[in-house]
Amino acid sequence: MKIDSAVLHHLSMPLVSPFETSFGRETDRECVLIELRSEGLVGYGECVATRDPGYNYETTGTAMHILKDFVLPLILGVDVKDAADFQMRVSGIRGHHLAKAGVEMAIWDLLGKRSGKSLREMLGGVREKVEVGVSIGIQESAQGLVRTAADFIEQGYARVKIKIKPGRDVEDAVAVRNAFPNLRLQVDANSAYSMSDVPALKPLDKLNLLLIEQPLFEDDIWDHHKFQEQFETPVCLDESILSPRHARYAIEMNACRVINIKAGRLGGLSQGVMVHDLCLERSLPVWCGGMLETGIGRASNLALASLPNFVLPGDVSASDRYYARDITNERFVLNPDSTIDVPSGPGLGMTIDQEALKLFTLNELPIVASS
Ligand code: OSB
Ligand code: MG
Repeated sequence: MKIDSAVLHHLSMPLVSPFETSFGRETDRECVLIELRSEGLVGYGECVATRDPGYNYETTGTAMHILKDFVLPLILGVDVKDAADFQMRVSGIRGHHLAKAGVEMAIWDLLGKRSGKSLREMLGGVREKVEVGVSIGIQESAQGLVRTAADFIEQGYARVKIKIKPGRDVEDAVAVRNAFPNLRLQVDANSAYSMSDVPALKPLDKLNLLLIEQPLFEDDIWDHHKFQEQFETPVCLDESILSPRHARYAIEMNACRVINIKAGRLGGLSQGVMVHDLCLERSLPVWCGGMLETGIGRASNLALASLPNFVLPGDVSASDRYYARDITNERFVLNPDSTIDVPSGPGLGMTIDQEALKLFTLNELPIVASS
C-alpha cells in the first residue's frame, strides 16, 4: 500500500464541560488528526497528544514536529505493508508514541478500506458492543461530584471513575461510595502521589473500588509493587505502561493486577494488541483507557476493546459526554445496558464532517513525499 501524501490537521475542540485531573484542566481538547492518502483511498488516525505535556511529555506541538520531520518522511512514497511494517520503519525514532500511534491508526483505516474489513475484524475482536464507563474529572466539591455522578448514572453509565489528587481523594471517594453503595467505582490519580502518601490513601481500601489507577510516578513501576503490597484493591497502571516490555516488567514485579491499555501511549494499536495478548496469557484483566478522543479515536478504542481480554468497562463514553459537535458524521450513543456498539464499516467505519473539521482547525499542514 503506497502512501502518496498526508495532511496534518491540528485541531482544538470545545469540550461540553471542563475536564480536570491532578495535572491540569482542559476546556478545549487539542489533538492532531492525521490524514493519509493511498491508492485513491483516504485514511484517518488521531494522535491523542494534548496542548500541554501533563499526561505525557508529548504535546500537539511536538507531535506536529515529529510527524512532519521524522515519521511521515519514512513512509511517504513508500509501500507500507501493514502495522508491523510501519513499526519496523519508525523503530529508529525514540519515544513519541502518541505521534506514531496516530499514523498507525490511519494505516489500519486504509488497510480496512482497501480490504472491506472493519478494524474490529482485523484486530480479532469478538464483541459487537463493549461495556463502557464514564471518567469524571475533579469537581468543585465532593457534593458537586456526587451530583455529576448521579447525572451520569441516570444516563445509564454502570461504571464510574473519579479523578483524585492530594486533598481531593478519600473524601470524594467516600461521598460517591455512600451515595451509590453498589456502583462499580474506581479512582485515577494520574501519578499525583508518592509512597509517603500511603497512610492517607489507606481508607480507599475499604470502599470496594474496582481498582486504583496510577497512584505513583510514571517511571516508578517498582514503587507500584510496594504500593500494591499495602492495598487489597487492585492497582491498575496507565502512564507507566509505555510498551509491551513495561507490561511484562509490571506483571513480573507484581506492580499491578490490572492494566489500562491506550494504543496512543503504547505507540500503536499493534502494541496495544501485544499488551492485551500478554495479559491474557498471564491472567491479568485489561480495559481500554480514553483520551477524550474525537469520533475517530473513539472508533479505534471501541474496536480494540472488542478483544476478548478487555473484561473491565472502558473509558469510552458516548459522543455527547465530550463534544456538542464532533468531527465525524457518526456519533456514538450509550445503549441501555451501559455498552456502546463497535463500528462495523470498513476500517474505522467513520466519515469526516468536513465543515466541523474546518471549524476546529488551528493549522493544516499538507505533506508530500520529497524527491
Ligand atoms: O488518565 O485516563 C486518564 C483523559 C486525558 C488524559 C488521561 C486520562 C484521561 C481520562 C479520560 O481519564 C477518559 C475518557 O476519554 O473518557
Ligand atoms: Mg489514567
